[in-house]
Amino acid sequence: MATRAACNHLHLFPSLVHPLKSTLSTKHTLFTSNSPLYSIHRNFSSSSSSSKISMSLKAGIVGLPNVGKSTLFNAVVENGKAQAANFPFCTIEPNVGIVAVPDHRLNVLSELTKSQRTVPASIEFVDIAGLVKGASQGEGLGNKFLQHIREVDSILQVVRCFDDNDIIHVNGKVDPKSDIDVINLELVFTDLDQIEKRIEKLKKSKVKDSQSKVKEEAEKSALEKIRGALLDGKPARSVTLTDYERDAVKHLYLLTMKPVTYVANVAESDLADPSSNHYVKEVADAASQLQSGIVTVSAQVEAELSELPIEERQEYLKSLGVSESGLGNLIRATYGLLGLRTYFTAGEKETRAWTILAGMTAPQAAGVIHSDFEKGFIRAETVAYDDFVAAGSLASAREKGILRSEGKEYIVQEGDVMLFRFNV
Ligand SMILES: Nc1nc2c(ncn2[C@@H]2O[C@H](COP(=O)(O)OP(=O)(O)O)[C@@H](O)[C@H]2O)c(=O)[nH]1
Ligand SMILES: [Mg+2]
Repeated sequence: MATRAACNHLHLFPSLVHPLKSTLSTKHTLFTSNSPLYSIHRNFSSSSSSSKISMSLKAGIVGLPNVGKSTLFNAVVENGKAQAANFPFCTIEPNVGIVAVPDHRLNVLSELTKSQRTVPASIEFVDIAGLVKGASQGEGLGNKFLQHIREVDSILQVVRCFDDNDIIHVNGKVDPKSDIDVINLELVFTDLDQIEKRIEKLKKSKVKDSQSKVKEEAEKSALEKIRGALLDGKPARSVTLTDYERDAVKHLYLLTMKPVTYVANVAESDLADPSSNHYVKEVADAASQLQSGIVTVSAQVEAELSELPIEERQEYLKSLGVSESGLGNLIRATYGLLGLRTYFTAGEKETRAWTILAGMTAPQAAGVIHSDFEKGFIRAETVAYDDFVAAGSLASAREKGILRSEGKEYIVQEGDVMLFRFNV
């Protein structure tokens, strides 16, 4: 049995280092929620035995018409293209784009290692148009819209916090609280509808074996709890469930179970001090009541930034009294919202950020690169990011004795630089 380092293995099978490419080549199956591939790739449950996760999670941008969704989407995609020339960015469909998760640590590691290539972690953004009041009853694009939301891993709701008389607000005035309520209620109605149907179906169920019965009981009790919350206008994610109950309702892909970040879209004059904008305060209050996060951006400014040459961007930001673009925050918040963590591999060929779930063990983390790494896992050599930087290289970290050898039980920590040893 040969023991080899993961990097060598990658060298032997170059196609393995392009999971993004393989994601793209399977896009047709990936984008339909009822295909078997979809459920494999979209398995983000930490309690699940499978450690396979999609390389780029999917975040859906929703909101009422004219709040700045498309402006923000375009800025995110354009900016992504400019930030990392080596990354195979793409707009898969006019409203779907893949962008890198900005991470300064990656560039530091890549320079220290003199890597030929640097590959960041990525997120897929989807601009989901068509939500209006009554969507759950089929208004606007109605059901089609809601189906698109069902397929995403997290929701970004853009809320208009800028005044502009030239841009019509569907309800006649800028009113963040009302905008949030409208969308929240449409999602709540949709989930309620689905839950009522499911409860009726379970009542008629005739399963005999005790294991299935236990599972159905867990589902029923979860559905009753969630139904109660929805009737109060609260999202499913606000309900306390046992792990077993949570697992039992996972197959329903409830819309209000998905994590939400509110994106307060402010005027450029408010960017330097967003908390002074009373609309932002309304969004922040609603967000905390709905167990959600908030990020402030100016979609307009981001759109303008993405059209400027990179060297002029900093100057423009400075003129607005801010130090960095809001997109980095937005992307990082979206990433963090799902309990995702990053570890790195660093070698001459490539330095790369890998996405894992919080709590994953070393073999599971290795499995994100390739399932053979998980099956044949022997041990991992690992060093924390800061220690790696202080040492300057993996070899020097080894000499200094700070490169640790970790076994199967090791829980991978945020920022670990890892080298896997495995059998094939
Ligand atoms: N003043 C101002 N206008 C914006 C801002 N964001 C978007 N807009 C404008 O609002 C209009 C609607 O934006 P769009 O992104 O198409 O909205 P969507 O319907 O939510 O996709 C466009 O004319 C944008 O230029 C902003 O931050 N400030
Ligand atoms: Mg739009």
